[in-house]
Amino acid sequence: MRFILMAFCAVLSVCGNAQQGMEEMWDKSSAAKEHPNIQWFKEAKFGLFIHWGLYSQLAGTWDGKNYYGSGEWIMNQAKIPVSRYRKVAESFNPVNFNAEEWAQLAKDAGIKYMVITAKHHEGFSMFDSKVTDFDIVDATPYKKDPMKALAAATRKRGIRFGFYYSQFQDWYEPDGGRNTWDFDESKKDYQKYYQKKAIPQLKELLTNYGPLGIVWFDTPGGMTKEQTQAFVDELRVLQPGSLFSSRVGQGLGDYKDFGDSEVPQVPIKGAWESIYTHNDSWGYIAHDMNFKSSHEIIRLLSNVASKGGNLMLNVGPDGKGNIPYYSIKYLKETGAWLRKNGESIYATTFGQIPAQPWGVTTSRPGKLYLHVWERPENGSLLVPGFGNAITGVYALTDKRPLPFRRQGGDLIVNMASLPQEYTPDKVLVVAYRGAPPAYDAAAPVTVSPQYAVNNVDAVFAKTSGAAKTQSLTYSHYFGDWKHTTCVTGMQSPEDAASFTVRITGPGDYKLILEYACPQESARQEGRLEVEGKTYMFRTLRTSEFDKSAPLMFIKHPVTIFSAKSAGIYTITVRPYRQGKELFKLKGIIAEPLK
Ligand code: H79
Repeated sequence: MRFILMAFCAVLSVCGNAQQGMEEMWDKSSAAKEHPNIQWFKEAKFGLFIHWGLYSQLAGTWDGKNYYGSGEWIMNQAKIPVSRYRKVAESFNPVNFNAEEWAQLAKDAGIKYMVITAKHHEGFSMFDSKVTDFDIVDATPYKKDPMKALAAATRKRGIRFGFYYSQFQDWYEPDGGRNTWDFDESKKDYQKYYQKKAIPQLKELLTNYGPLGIVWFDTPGGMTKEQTQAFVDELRVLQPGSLFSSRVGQGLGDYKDFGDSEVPQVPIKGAWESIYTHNDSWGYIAHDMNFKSSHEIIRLLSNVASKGGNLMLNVGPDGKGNIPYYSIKYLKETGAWLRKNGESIYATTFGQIPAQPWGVTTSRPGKLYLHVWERPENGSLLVPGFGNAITGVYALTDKRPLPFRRQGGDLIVNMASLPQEYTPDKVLVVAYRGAPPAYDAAAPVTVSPQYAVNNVDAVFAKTSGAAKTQSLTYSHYFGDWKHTTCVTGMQSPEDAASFTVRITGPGDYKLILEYACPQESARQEGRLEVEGKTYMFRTLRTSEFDKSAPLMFIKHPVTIFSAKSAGIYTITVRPYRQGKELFKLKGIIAEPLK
């Protein structure tokens, strides 16, 4: 399989190393040949991830204390001994679990594949396993195997079914990874764990549940590349048709998974997936109500598709087998949008036009889909650098044709005739002849007076000296990862970040720097340069960079820039003197002043 970054090598190295080195770099050489079954995955675009285990029964609370963030980590967070954790199974009785309802929800949401936790790091098997008694059939009053019914109900609806399996971390087993509170790390024999539990259980999963779409591994450890290859080869025999996720480790796997809650900011070729959870936790937490609205899900989905990947969105059912109310509600609303707009998502590839202040693009042969998140104030939508012969432009939902004109290499669509309706993503279709245009990674960032806010993000910076573009990873609670690309390393005047912008109309623009700045970096002077003019500023303190705390960004207005005419401008940011890192620059915001 090919996995080619189209631009910005700096981003690849950072994305590939996301999450504290949990993920290895994607190894192109080992993935030269694509899996023959990869096509369905590339076209699927929308998957449902389900985290369900004993942690769902605990619901984020242990011994009267509430935990926040990744609820499936509660055994680890609270350092619950195996002797007590195993008793949770005695009260786990998901009588409300209904495979048909879960699968139908996925269908209604427009989901094309489902991956559910067969065994997470806690070590509990949510399927009937002969390898252990610590499984849902042997250890709980429920006594049934929910995975049998779910696999059947899902497949019946044309949705691919797959298992998540934690192949290294297993906090229940003396030889499993990462339980340091019950077991002595130095005495662990990981090979024994693989041979006695992980491989036999994976064989059960690959044998007893029909054809699987995906086996989703996570957090590899304890195996060399050769051992990982042997592990994959041994399992492949059972289901040559199933795809293995890249989190099997060592650069292997049939498609690439980015870090948890991470979307690349530029298009990526090849098969890949971004995973997000619906609230702040993967496993159910009763007190976590921070659900993404359908509006947020739809924009996330179109954004991931615009970069060429799939979104697998997670829900966490509770210990009784109920999917949270807001997950059902917002997934169904997402499905309603997809029923009308699915053509612009499913089986598309990344859009050839980079992100604009109005939104993003996706494409199919002969069609470019404009995902209009923000309408231009004057109704005139600029699609820069689109020179193909156009056969028509229309709104996707009602096929209403829209007037358009060419201006140099640009396409300008007049969407003023479209009614003002509430929608998170109004899709317009540009039908054209000829080969698709090439994605121009060096295209200037559009700044237009038609939008309240124009973001010029760090990913588009040209850096010099010691300045570099870097993806910073941090969590708010625990394991709820955030990723923000910043320009870092600016310590002296030679270390600059330059942005090429295309200002589409004359006028005054407020230029706002968005950055994070720890105490040691605060109160240093910097320069913002545009059109031969220099504007001075002094940095404001926000927060330290700590991977287990929010990274706080300030929007610091620095100057007003008066653009005499439309055109290409360069904005450069640099330290005034040698000193500490100036700040971590998230980007520049250009705000048109009316
Ligand atoms: O299943 C979900 C997570 O539980 C799982 N991946 C998604 C899909 C995952 N497992 N591990 N990680 C994600 C990385 C977590 C690392 C950390 Fe930590 C947990 C950082 C802080 C808490 C490791 C353990 C480092 C410190 C403690």
